[in-house]
Amino acid sequence: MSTNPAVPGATLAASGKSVARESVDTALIQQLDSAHYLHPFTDHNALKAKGARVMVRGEGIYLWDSEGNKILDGMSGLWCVNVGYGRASMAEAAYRQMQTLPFYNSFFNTTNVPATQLAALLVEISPPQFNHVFYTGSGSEANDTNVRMVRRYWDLLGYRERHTIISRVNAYHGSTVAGAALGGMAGMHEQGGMIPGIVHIGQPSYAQAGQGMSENAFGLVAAGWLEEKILAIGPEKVAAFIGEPIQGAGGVIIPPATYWPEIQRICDKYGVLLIADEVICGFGRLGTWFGSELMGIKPDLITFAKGVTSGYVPLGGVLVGDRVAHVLIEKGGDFNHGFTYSGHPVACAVALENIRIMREEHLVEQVAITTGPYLKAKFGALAAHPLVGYADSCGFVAGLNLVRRTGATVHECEHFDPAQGVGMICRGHMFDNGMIMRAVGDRMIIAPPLVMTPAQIDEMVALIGYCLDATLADLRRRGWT
Ligand code: PXG
Repeated sequence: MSTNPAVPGATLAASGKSVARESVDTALIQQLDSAHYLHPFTDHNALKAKGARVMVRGEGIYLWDSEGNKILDGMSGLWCVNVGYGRASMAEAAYRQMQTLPFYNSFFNTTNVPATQLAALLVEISPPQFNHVFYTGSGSEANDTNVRMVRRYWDLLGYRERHTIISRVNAYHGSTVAGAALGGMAGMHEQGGMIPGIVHIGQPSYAQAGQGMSENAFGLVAAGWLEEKILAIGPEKVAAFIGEPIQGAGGVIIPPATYWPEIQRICDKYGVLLIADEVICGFGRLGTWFGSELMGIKPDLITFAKGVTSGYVPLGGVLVGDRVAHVLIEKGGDFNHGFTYSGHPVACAVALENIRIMREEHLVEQVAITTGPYLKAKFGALAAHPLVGYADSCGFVAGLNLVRRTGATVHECEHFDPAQGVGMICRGHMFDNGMIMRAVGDRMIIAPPLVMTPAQIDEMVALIGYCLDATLADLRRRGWT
C-alpha cells in the first residue's frame, strides 16, 4: 500500500478549527499538483511556473490557504457556497445518509427517500408551473438533459424538425459538449465544444452595446434579436431559447428591466420553449428562490446546480414545467437518458439540509430586503473610483468595469487594450491582499456567500477599494493611465 506523504496522519479534520501553517507541506502539495493534476480551464505551463495556491479550510465567508493567509471569498467558491463554509449540520446530513444508504440508483423502478423528499421540496419552493424534477450530477449535465428533453418533447408532438436551440454570445452553460455548444464562448467552441442545431444571438450588455440608448430601450432592442433569429431560422424549426437570468461567468451581465418580459412575449408568440439556466441565479442569489421570479418570466425548464447544495457535494438537475412534463409522461414511453448519480441519496440529503438552513435563517429574504440593497449602495459607490466606469449589482451578484475615466458614463470612458490584461492585474492585487474577486476581461465581479452581514459588506468593499487603489498605482507606474 502506498501512502501519500503530503497528507500526514494528523489530518486537517482531526486538528479542529485552526490550520497551522506547518500542518500542510505547501511545496510538496504544489509539486504533486503540478506533476499530476490537470486543472479545469488552466494553462498548465503558466501554473507550473508559480505553483497553485493550496486552500485548506473555510469558515463563514472566509478561506485559509496552506500558508495561513485568511482570504475573504467574494465568489462563494465558484458561485455556490450560499450558506457559507464550515456548516457542521451539512456534514452530519451526509454522514447520516452515508451510514444509512450511501448509494442506490433510480433506474429500474427504484427510488430513495432523500431524492423523493427533495423533489417534493423543490416543487414547493419553485414557481407554480413546476411539479417535476430530473436529477443530474452537475449544471453541465443538466443542460445536456435540456437539449435532449426539449428535442424529445417536440418529437413526441410530431414536430421532428423543431430541434434548433437559440442561446446567446458569452453565455455559460457548462463544459460538456452540449453545455459548451449552448454556451457562447468562442474559445470553447473552437476546442470541440460545438454540436449542430445550436445558434447564438447577442447578449443584453448595456455597457457593451447600449451606446446612445436608454437602458430600457436597449433591453427591447436586445430582446428583438431573438425574434429576428426565430424568423431567420423559421419558427417551425426552433425548439427553445436558453438564457441565464443574469449572465454569470460572462461577467455579471444584468439585463435592463425590459429585456426578459420581452423575451417571454416572443417565446410565447412562436411557441418556443423557454429554458432559464439558474445554476447561478437559483437558490437565493438574486433575493428570490429563482431568478426567473425576479425577472417576471415563466420558464418551461429551469437548470439548477451549485446553490442547491451550496457546493458541499455535487448535485444538479432540471425543474421540468407542466407543459413539458405532461408530454414526456403521457406520450413518452422511455426517455432514454439518465446518470448513475441521478438522485444520489447523499447529495439529496445534503440539499435538504441546505434548503432547511436557508429557510431557517431567512437567507433569501435577507438578500432581498437587507443585505442585497446594502451591497447595492456600498458597491455602487465604487463607481466614483477613478479606475471604475460602471458598477452595478442585483441581489448578491455585482460587477464593475475598469476603464480610463475620460467621461461621466461608461460609454464615454476609454477601454484598456485587452492585451494589457488590466482585469488580471487587478485580480492579482485582490488575491495578494486577501480578497477573491474574479476578472472577466476588465470587468471585476463578485458573488458573495448569502450569509454575508452588512459589517462584512463594509469590510469587503473597503478591501476592494484598497485593491483598486493598488491597481491604479500599478497602472500609473506602467504609464498606462
Ligand atoms: N450553467 C451556468 C449558468 C453556470 O454558471 C454551469 C451551467 C455548469 O455547471 P457545472 O456544475 O457543470 O460546472 C455553470 C457553471 C466561472 C465559472 O469562471 C462558472 C461556472 C463554472 C466554472 C467556472 O465563473 N458555472
